Amino acid sequence: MRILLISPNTLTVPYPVYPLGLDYVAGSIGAAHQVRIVDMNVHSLAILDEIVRDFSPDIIGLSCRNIDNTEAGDPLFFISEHRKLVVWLRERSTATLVCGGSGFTIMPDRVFAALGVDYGIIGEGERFGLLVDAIENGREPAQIPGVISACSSPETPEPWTGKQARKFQPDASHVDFYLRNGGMLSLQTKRGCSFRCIYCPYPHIEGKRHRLVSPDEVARTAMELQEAGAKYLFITDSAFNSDMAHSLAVAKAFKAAGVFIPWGGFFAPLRLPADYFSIMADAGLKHVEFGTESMSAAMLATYRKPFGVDDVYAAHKQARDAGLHVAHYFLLGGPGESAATVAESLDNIERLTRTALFFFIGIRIYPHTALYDIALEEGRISPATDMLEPVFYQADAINRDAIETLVTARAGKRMNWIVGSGGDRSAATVRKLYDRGHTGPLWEYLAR
Ligand code: B12
Ligand code: SF4
Repeated sequence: MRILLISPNTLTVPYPVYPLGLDYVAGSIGAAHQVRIVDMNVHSLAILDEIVRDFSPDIIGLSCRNIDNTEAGDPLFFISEHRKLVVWLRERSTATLVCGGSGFTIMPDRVFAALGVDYGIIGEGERFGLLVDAIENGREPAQIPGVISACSSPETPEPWTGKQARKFQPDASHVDFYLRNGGMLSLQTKRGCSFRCIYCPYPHIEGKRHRLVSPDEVARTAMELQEAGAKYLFITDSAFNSDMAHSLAVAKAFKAAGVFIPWGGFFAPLRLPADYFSIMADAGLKHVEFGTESMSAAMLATYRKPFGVDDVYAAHKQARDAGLHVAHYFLLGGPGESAATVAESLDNIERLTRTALFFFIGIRIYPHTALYDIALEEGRISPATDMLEPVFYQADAINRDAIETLVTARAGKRMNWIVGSGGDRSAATVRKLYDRGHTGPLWEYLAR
């Protein structure tokens, strides 16, 4: 069969991201089938039109990574654009349309209905290979765990325990695009997060337990990306150090394999072994993105973060002492937030030096999270509330605008205090720097 996989994600904030999920979907498809990947960051609609005509796919897989941009102050909603693409594809092709991805998995019923595709795969895209086989052999795909159709709406299936094979195609035109624009390719070392922060949908998307990829295999893939010309690797794990021993083993495997390009990823500012970041730096780590969320002790406890304010200082210092670029992400406006907790956070944040600080104000409520249950209990939403277009939690004591006023007043003219992801202006700066040959996430230019 002929299978076309499309990444419709053209968001350039904070920078265009490599459609990693499709490498795994492609890897699940048997060798007897022909597979092509189209990335709308690279291919225009006119090119897609030609491909649909010439390749004449039997099945089209559409990735839904982002539903929206989760920024209450500068909201973008992507499902309407994806819907237009589905209608456009239907006018040109009789292929079976299948959707999946992290955004899809968060709200499969709603995204399925909004897009009007034939099937959706909840959770990991490795089940796409089973769906292709079912269609080829005249079996009903909806019998596969997690496959949703007009007649079936299953629960999220158990995490995939079968083969996980990334099919990386170094010569593909979309790979070349990311190599020319920032040189960043992405890499996954495990799936799942074992923590339970109240607002976070990651354990629902990836699983509640860690499933580790062997460090040697991770290093082999890293070498493959490096040999293909990558100048930087982004580790896409929910939190790279949530399994400390595994992250150290991956760093060791990088060194042993000869990975010499810099890399970065998300880290939790947990209590760390004293030499943790020096070992990481020695293995090529350059950027640490801390999911810190708050610097108010009470808010960290409410969010059920697995660390306290002192741990943040210690992790920050250790990373800075190891010569790493450090950013902290904050999520203000959760249950119990008040002018006092915001002030406590801001006061404590002042003590985080030489860093970029990203403030996301207003927390999107996702189904399958404790925050969803809290919002239900507090009567802020009902089971009938449509969560597809973002609904943000509203604290009793302070509203979003008031928090933003406090943050922007405190930030003053400081460039390293950024509300949201930086928007189009910072994306335009990143694009210019990429054009001049700079690589990586580049927020270090903001760090003060
Ligand atoms: C790493 C990451 C980032 C990094 C990416 C860095 C990089 N160089 O790649 C950074 C920090 C830049 C980032 C930015 C943003 N992110 Co982000 N990010 C993630 C994260 C943690 C992992 C994504 C990933 O690569 N996973 C690894 C790959 C292998 O998994 P995957 O893509 O999900 O694919 C698997 C399945 O989903 C499925 N699948 C994928 N495609 C398809 C297609 C088909 C047909 C099928 C059947 C299956 C399928 O199969 C794959 C293998 O199992 C997710 C949360 C999470 N844990 O999933 C959020 C997440 C995707 N991000 C999200 C958002 C909102 C954003 C931003 C908009 C935030 C912002 N305002 O800046 C930007 C958008 C960037 C952009 N240009 O698109 C949301 C999207 C949900 C939503 N509300 O819409 C998520 C889910 C986090 C959340 N809030 O829940 N992000
Ligand atoms: S916020 Fe980070 S540490 Fe907490 S559950 Fe989500 S991914 Fe895990």
